[in-house]
Amino acid sequence: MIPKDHPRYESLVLRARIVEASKAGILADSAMIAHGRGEAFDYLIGEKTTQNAKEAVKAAAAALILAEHPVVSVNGNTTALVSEDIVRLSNTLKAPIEINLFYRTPQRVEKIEKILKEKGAKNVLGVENEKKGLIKGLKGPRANASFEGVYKADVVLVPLEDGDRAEALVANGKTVITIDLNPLSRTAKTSFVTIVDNVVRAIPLITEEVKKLRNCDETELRNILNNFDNSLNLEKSLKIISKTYADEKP
Ligand code: PTJ
Repeated sequence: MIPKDHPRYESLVLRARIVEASKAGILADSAMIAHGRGEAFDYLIGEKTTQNAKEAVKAAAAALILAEHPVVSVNGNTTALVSEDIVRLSNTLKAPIEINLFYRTPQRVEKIEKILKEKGAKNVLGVENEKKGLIKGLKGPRANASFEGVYKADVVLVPLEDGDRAEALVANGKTVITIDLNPLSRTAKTSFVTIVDNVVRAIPLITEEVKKLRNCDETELRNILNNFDNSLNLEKSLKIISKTYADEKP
């Protein structure tokens, strides 16, 4: 039991979720390393949603509302940390969730599908024995995408995606939205919209923003997207990180 008054309570709660999910066989072997890297960047941005992340959330929501076939992709880490909020977002958008694992095993897919369905997911794709389409530019099982999901999608939300796949999705004509605490990652630089924030804070914010914006007219939504500059937004995150260093007292 983590005491609520512990100065690092939130961070410890997330660690506990990761440890539990690892024991349950949901995570990849290297998931804790990925989480640790995320933690380090989160520390540097101040463990809160920055103003520029809020701008990215708004652009992400606009793109998802404008999409004809939006898809929300999940992996082991996002399932462990924010499965309920992922399901809420998918239901709000009426968009399928696709299980998309870097280290794919049928056992992990089955466990993740079960969790998502228990949390109320209506349409879970990326499971075994399903019609798949090939994402050009990738080799092996990573090239497979659900025919009704990412393969057909125009806009894909892919939190914690790896650089090769993000690049391939963009090359295959998808509008890629990612959530990545590392503003220097290839995924962050390749995506159309990168939300530099923790998935646990970003996913509920996207849902809120979708609810706020969904009655806006198309021109307004397109203006939000046209006014968003991902490179500039990433630079703002880097500035926040260097300011955190500069302000630090020895
Ligand atoms: O479940 P699988 O098999 O698909 O595997 C998932 C992981 C995450 C293990 C796999 O995709 C991987 O190895 O990812 P990377 O290349 O380590 O990249 C993970 C990125 O996510 C890093 O840039 C981290 O900074 C970032 N990250 C980690 N935790 C969070 C995060 N970003 C947002 N929120 C987090 N909680």
